[in-house]
Amino acid sequence: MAFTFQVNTDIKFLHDEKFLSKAEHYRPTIHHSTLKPSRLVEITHDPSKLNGVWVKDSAMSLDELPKTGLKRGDRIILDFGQHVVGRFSVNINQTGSPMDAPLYIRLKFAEMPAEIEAKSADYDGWLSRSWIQEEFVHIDELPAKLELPRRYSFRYVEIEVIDTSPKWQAVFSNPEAVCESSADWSAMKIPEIHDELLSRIYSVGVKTLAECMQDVFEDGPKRDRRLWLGDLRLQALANYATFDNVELVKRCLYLFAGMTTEEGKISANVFTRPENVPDDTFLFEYSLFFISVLYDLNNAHPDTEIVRELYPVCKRQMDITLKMVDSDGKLITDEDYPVFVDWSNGFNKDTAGQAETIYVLRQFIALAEIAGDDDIQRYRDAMERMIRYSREKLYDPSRKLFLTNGNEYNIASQVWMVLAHVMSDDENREILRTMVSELFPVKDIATPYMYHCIAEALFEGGLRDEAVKLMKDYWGKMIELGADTFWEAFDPDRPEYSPYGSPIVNSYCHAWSCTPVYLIARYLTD
Ligand code: RAM
Repeated sequence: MAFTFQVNTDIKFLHDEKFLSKAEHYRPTIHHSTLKPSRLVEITHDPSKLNGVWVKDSAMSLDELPKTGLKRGDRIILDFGQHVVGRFSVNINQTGSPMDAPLYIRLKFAEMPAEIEAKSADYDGWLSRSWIQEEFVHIDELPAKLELPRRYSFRYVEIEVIDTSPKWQAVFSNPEAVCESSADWSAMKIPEIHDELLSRIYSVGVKTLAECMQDVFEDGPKRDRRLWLGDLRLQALANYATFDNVELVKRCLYLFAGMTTEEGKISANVFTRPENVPDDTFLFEYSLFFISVLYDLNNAHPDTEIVRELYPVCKRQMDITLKMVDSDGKLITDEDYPVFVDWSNGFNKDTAGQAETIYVLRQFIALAEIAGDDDIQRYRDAMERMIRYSREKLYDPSRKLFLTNGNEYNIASQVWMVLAHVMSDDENREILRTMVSELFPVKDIATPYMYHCIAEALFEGGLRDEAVKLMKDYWGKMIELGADTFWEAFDPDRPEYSPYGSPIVNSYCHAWSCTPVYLIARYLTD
């Protein structure tokens, strides 16, 4: 685990009302649509699916549901046929003798069948068990319409009758979901994709993105249901290639800009309900990626005004970052401000962090040019020093690989150095070829976030076939295992792995995994 809970309650945050009112101005319309389940299913075991758990048609059909009395221990599983983010309701009545005891039921919402199978009582992970989408409800009087107040992220709803009484049974009818998303499908740009698997990967990616487009770009509608900067960078790129909701990106930028620390450090994530609150969690490159999001926005939709307006926020963050770089151009990493790169802690991240800084510095300088900053030379010199240090001290010409921590050659260092264009295009290609032959297959990386970076570096360096193979092997494998939307965490060698200790709190619809739509649009369509 590369991530521990940070508690920084002594940090003072600014609330810039000018920026926050702009964030409010760009608050999106949430579109609603009603969806009924398509069938009733039951759990079955299938080793080819995630955790060996899958579903099959239940003996009872949906039409029979309103005519069937359910008693203690009976359970049904509704299948909505697709991933849903929204509210659930169901009508409940009773049959038999008068209702001489309350109805007591349990409802569980699951994105994947594996979540239904995992017993909540067994959960012993480090994330709050309150993320488990399960409710225990008493109902004193029937008939009633049960309308659950929470928004859930699911395809399946399990309803178990914990108890009625021996004298009567519960009858369920008209279950439905009111789906919520700020994605406007009519604005969707669909590219022509001739490869069947890539086309499926694209569709699942778009669905993933749409489900995460809510009041902000959420990281995952099941969990954490909030705006993370690292996720936002990738979502925004995928969004320009699809729904192209520019206003939602602007809203998110203003939220981060409006709630930096007093010195100007940008939080890794913010909450927006019931009010705007920055989290006291900081990740080194997530702070920097504010600059990338602005840069990418201006690339997709040139907008000098917003660049000039938000440039001072970028500059404060860049100055904080450059204080961590020594006079030789070496980034001195800090455990209290960790370089994330991936959930895994099994590799050293110093060189990747150095490269990420160069990657963002390059974008920052482009923004400084637009903003007309007189200080620009200072940043050009800083980038120059960091590049020189990387080439002279971190690159090993005999191996044609970048080193980290003195003697470690890992994939993350190569990937980020290529993305930062520290070496020439020819050298980059050579580095990537060496990486593919000496460091592949990818091992112990469990996030689509990191896989995205690897695929993008391969495309950037001209290794198109290897990039496509990686995409098909990785995102294609999730589809094979049953994904309707792409997952937050997935290690193809250990599909059952969860960074949190149980699949029950994993998010199976996660923003940072939607990026094939961007990669396909950018590198594989004309
Ligand atoms: C998790 C979430 C989020 C990610 C952070 C670092 O809490 O999955 O999406 O950005 O980790």
